[in-house]
Amino acid sequence: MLRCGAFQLPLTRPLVMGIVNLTPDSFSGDGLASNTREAVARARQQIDAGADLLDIGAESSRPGAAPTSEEEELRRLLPVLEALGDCTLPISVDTYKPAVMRVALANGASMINDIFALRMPGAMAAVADSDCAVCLMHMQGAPLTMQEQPAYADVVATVQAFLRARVSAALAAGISRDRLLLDPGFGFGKTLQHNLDLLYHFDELSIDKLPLLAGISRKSMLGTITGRPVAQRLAGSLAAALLATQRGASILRVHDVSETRDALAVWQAVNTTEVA
Ligand code: 9MG
Repeated sequence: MLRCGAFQLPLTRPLVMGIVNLTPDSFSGDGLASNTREAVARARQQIDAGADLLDIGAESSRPGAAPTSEEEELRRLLPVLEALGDCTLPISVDTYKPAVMRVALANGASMINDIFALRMPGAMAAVADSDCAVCLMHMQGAPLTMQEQPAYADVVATVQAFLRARVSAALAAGISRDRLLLDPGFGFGKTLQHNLDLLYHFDELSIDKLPLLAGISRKSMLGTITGRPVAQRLAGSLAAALLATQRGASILRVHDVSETRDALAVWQAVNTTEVA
């Protein structure tokens, strides 16, 4: 069970986290009001498609992306959180800024998805002061430069050691283990080979049996493998989602919710069948 604010998420089957991006390149509109309307419509589509929870992000974390100011992040985020006030699913907010965390948690978020794993000054306290869930993700460097020259002596051991240290820090700050989720951060300061090593060894990345989140949907590693542009990576995303599930992922962070649910339904039917 993952404690997630007022929610208790059962982890007896893999859960689907639907991505809702609030970055300007995700919209066709021309201003905050139309962007908010489109984002809320996308969130409701993800819910109708069968998402178990949503992940809302207002700052791009793509390779090469420059940071967004706190004010701009909140300007994008707050109207969407307000409009989703009636949402019956847990809402995760993808942010590493302590001030944004506090505002998001006060406005309906019940999970913080932090690509910096609560390393920003004040982030640990912002989360510890609530009962939200938190996803601690590994990243080498920061989005602006992380893909320039990723290097590890042993990527699996490095990610394990990092996650172990962040779990210890979170527990020491008073965040209970039933609120923690771990993530190796596919594509965050990693070459294709690093990502493949992490996916192959995914089941070895859980520290103290804490649940794992996998975010591989539409990522460039799939483009490199298949030669497909981002709009044509559904099949690759589903294959990667199932491989992560097979290796113990509890939550899949995806763009294509209904397709992922179908793939998981097939996986689950095989996994729970009574073999003659
Ligand atoms: C925000 N974001 C983009 N990719 C991600 C991933 O793989 N994991 C998590 N936790 N967040 C991500």
